[in-house]
Amino acid sequence: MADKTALIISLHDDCSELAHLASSLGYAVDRIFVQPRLHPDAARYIGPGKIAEIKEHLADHDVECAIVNGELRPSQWYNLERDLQIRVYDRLRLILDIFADRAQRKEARLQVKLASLRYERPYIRELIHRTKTGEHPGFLAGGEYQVASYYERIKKQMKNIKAELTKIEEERKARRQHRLHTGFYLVSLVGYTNAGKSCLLNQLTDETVKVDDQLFSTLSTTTRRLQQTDHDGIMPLLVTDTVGFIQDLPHWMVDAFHSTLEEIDLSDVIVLLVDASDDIEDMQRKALTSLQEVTSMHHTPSIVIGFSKSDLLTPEERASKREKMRRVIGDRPSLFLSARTGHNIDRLIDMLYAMLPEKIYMEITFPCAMNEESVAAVLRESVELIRMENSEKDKAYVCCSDRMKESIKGRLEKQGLQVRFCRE
Ligand SMILES: Nc1nc2c(ncn2[C@@H]2O[C@H](COP(=O)(O)OP(=O)(O)OP(=O)(O)O)[C@@H](O)[C@H]2O)c(=O)[nH]1
Ligand SMILES: [Mg+2]
Repeated sequence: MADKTALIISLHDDCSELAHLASSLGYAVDRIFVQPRLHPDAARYIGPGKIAEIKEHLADHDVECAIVNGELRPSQWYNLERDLQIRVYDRLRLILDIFADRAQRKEARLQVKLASLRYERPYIRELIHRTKTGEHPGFLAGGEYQVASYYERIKKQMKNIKAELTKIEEERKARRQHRLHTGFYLVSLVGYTNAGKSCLLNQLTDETVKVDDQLFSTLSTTTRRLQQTDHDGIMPLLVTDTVGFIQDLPHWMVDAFHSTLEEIDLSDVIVLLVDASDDIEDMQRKALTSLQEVTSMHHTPSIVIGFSKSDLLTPEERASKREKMRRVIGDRPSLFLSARTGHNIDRLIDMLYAMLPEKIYMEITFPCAMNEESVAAVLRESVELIRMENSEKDKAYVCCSDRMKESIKGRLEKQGLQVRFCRE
């Protein structure tokens, strides 16, 4: 529920995403002021006429802040706040505040804090500059010495946060290694914010991660095992919900959420969700942004495109959108799905398994006669018995996942068995 009001200042008409961001932080948009121009005014982002118009509006409206649909330079921000006499946010500040509002786990909180300090630095510099020139009395009263120590404090704080994040990163690495050694394959759900990633995670894993019609509901990754399926057993699969992408985020801010991206980078398969209930232009724009993020990583895992919220479309709309999306997604495998109704979820799981490395077959020779029960006890989980052959020596034909083949072979050989990779 919106309990505060904001106005939007934009150089173009398309303000729907900014309005959605504002409402995600609890702001109702009171009015949108558009001044069509190619480049922002160097001093105030918008021209003096528009400023006068906004001031007139503010005279008899209770508005808490103005949100600029773009990035402000510190001097533009300073001048706008001084002229309008209300708080002025730009798009990045708004996103950072949403992040700060949502961050719950320690790592996310530290990442947001680091990004905020990084964001604020040039603005503080601007205030210091204005203080020195006498335009902004009162800020950091105490002069040069105060300013210098303030800077030192920020620098130290950033260093400490980075050190803490590195420690958390090490722990995460150890957890990942463990998962790898126990044979899990990793699937990441990625996509533009609000595409339906958390809802799909819940559907696939019986989880209850927060799902909301807000931007950036998720700020930390959650990893859960895929519910038992026909494919499971020797190919256990973990699914990770990730932080959503958004257009025009500067790289230093994307880097602040580096650990999430790393999770994606290490996946075996990516499900890239595109909200199919958006109009086609938004679908294309958001899919493009998401694909750019994903393909800029070190090793691009296989990608399945999931057109989400299919329950909101007619079959004709699906056919038409699928055709128009080809321009952006090329010939990547894709499907329409709905986490809400379960439409095509089984098909998605089949597609994921089809993209993983094929199962490996092995022939195991035992030194003495064995029955299936004793073989099963030797094989343990992660190995599936296909058949036994009891001609001369007892042989078992088994299969396992590609990821586990060497460790399983090693374990069995240590027990004195002969192991040979073979065809199905
Ligand atoms: N009709 C319909 N709505 C859906 C479906 N999946 C998700 N939604 C709705 O879409 C909105 C966003 O869903 P989330 O799962 O929170 O989306 P997300 O991608 O995790 O969003 P962020 O974490 O904010 O990036 C919610 O209001 C969901 O109820 C679906 O299959 N059908
Ligand atoms: Mg989410």
